[in-house]
Amino acid sequence: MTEIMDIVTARDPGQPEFHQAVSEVAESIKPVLDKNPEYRQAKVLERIVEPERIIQFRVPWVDDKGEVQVNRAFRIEMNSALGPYKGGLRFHPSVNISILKFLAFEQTFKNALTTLPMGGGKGGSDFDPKGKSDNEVMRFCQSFMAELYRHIGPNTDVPAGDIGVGAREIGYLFGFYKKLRNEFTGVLTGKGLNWGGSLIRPEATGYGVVYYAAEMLATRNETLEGKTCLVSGSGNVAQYTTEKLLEFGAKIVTLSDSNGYIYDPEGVSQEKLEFVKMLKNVRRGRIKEYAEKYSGAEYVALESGQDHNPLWDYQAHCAFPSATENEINALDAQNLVKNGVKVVAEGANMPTTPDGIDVFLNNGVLFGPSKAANAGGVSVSGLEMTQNSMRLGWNRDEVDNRLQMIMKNIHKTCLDAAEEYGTPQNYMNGANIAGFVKVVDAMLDQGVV
Ligand code: NDP
Ligand code: 2IT
Repeated sequence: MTEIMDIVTARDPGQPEFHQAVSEVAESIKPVLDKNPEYRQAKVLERIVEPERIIQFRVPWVDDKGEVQVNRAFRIEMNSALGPYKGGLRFHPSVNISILKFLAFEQTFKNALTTLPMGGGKGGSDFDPKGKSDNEVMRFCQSFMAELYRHIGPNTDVPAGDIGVGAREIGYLFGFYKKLRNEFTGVLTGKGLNWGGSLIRPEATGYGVVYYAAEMLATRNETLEGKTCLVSGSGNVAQYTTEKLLEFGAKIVTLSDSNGYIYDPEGVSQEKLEFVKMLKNVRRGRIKEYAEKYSGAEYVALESGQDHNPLWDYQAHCAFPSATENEINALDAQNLVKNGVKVVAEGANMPTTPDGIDVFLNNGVLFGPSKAANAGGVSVSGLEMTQNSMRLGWNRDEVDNRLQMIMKNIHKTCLDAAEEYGTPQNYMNGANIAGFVKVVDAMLDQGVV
C-alpha cells in the first residue's frame, strides 16, 4: 500500500498520527482492493483520505485577569457518505490538524460499523481546560461556538465530547448555539438529560468497551468474572469501563492521568469509583489523591522520556487503555503479554502503536481495536439524535439494550469480515475491512462528489 502512503506523506509531511491511522487501514484492506478492482478504478482510497472540508479558526477570549487569550480551533468534516458528519470535540494543548485528521478518519469507519446513519468528523482546540475557572471555560466555549455555529447543524454536522469536553462544555456550547441560531435542536450530542440528552450517553463508551471485551472472551467460552484488569485514564471512558467491569465481577487495579497512575492491589470498588468520579468530574483534581485517601494503593508518578509505561507491567488478564493515542508501545505490549494479558480492548482512540498491535496479534491476544471496541459512545450519540428527531426519550433499559445489540453486532461483523478475508480472529483487519466497504460502497453509489 505504499502508493497511498506516498500520496499522503507527500501532501502532508508533518502529520504522523494521520499517517499512522491511514497506514493501518491501507494494510488491512489490500485484499479487498484486489478482489474489487472497481474500488481502485474509482480512486476510493485517494478520495477517502482527503477530508471533504477543514475549517480552521481563531478563538479569542478574555481570562479572569482581563487578559486576552488566543486559541486555534478546527473542525474536520471528513466524510458524509453515510450521514451528517459526526464526531467529538477535543480540548487539549496537544490538539493539531494531524491528531484531528487521524481521529476524523477513524471516526468515519467507526460510525459505519455502528450501522447508524452517521458520517465522520472531529474537531477541537489547543485550549487547555485544566486550571481554568468555569467562567473562563464558558467564555472560551462561547467564542468557539461564535464561529463553529455557521458550519454545523442537526442534518449537517453534529459534534459531541472527547478529551476535555464533557457535560459542562457541551452545555456552554449548546447554550450559545441556541442563542445564535434562535433554534432548539439536536446539534450536539452528550446533552444534559433535561434538555435533549439521552440516558446512558455518559456511560456508553465505557460500557460498550466492556460489552465488546465480553463478546471477545465468549469466543473462548470465558467471561470477565474474576479477571484482573488494568485500566488507564480516569476520565469519562475509564470511569464507566471500571463501572461495567465491576458489575461483571472483574477486579480493576489501575487508573491514571497524565501525571501518573495508581495501583490498588485490593481493587477499585464502587465506593472508590464514586470518589474518582467526584474527584475528576466535580473537583477536577488529580488521581494522586486516590492513593492519599486509600492507603492500600500506591501512586507512581510518570516521568517523561521513559521507554515504557510501568502501568502496563502488572499481572493481569485484561487491559483497557482509556486515556489517549499511542499509550501502549511494543515494549508495553511485550510486558502485557509476559504478565498474562489475553484481552486488550481499546477505549481510547488508537492507544496502541503499530508494532504494539503486532505483538498482540502475534501472541494470540484478543485485540479489540478502538474503531470497533469504543464505538458505543458514538452509537448512543446516534440514538440521542434519533430520540431528538422523534421528540421522545427512551428509558435506560431501552437505550442500554440497543447499545448491547449494537456492540454484539459490531463484534460479529468484525469477526465475519476477518474470517472472510483469511485472517480469522484478527479484529483489527475485520473492523477496517467492514468499515471501509460500507463507506466506499456508499461513495460509489453517490458518484464523484
Ligand atoms: P476525558 O477528558 O474524560 O479523560 C481523559 C483521561 O485521559 C484523563 O484521565 C486524562 O488525564 C488522560 N489523558 C489525556 N491525555 C493524556 C495524555 N496525553 N497522556 C496521558 N494521559 C492522558 O476524556 P475521555 O475519557 O472522553 O477520552 C479518553 C479517550 O477515549 C480518548 O482517546 C478519546 O478520544 C476516546 N474516546 C472517547 C469517547 C467519549 O465518548 N468520550 C468515545 C470514544 C473514544 P489528565 O486529567 O491528566 O488530562
Ligand atoms: O471518539 C469518539 O467516538 C467520540 N469521541 C464520540 C463521538 C460522538 O459523536 O459521540
